[in-house]
Amino acid sequence: MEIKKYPLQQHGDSRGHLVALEEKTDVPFEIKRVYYMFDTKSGIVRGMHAHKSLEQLLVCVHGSVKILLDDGTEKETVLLDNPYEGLYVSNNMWREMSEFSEGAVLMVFASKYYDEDDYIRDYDEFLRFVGKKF
Ligand code: T46
Repeated sequence: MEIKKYPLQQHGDSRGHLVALEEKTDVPFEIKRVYYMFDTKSGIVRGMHAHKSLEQLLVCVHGSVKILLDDGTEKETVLLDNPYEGLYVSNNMWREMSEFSEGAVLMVFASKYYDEDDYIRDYDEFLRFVGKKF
């Protein structure tokens, strides 16, 4: 499985750092929605679903979090632990976010508006959707 991590340009100076993200330049799609999760409790696993068409870029702007990606054939776990790196998550990809560090903030840039119909929340249904189970 190809893991696509995007280095995000830092504009650092003596005052500190700033990262700016523009659609179709730093983020590989038009941004329709931004959301972020914070205050995630210890031991919690979020996600556990796939999307039929949504593309996203995940940036851990504070702390760290592990992201498991599963395309139905292979699984990879990626550590996000800095605010100048984005993880691209395509559609048809099962994802699970775990091991949020204390104070972790995971920001997500999404290619579409929120649509519950785009979610596949059942793993067997996901395998059928990606043609790995009949
Ligand atoms: C994803 C991973 C990385 C909204 O009302 N609007 C939104 O845009 C979102 C994302 C969520 N919600 C509501 C729906 C639920 O009642 O917020 C609640 C929590 O959402 P969910 O349980 O889907 O959150 P996660 O962390 O399991 O998954 C989220 C995204 O939903 C999902 O698209 O890829 O983060």
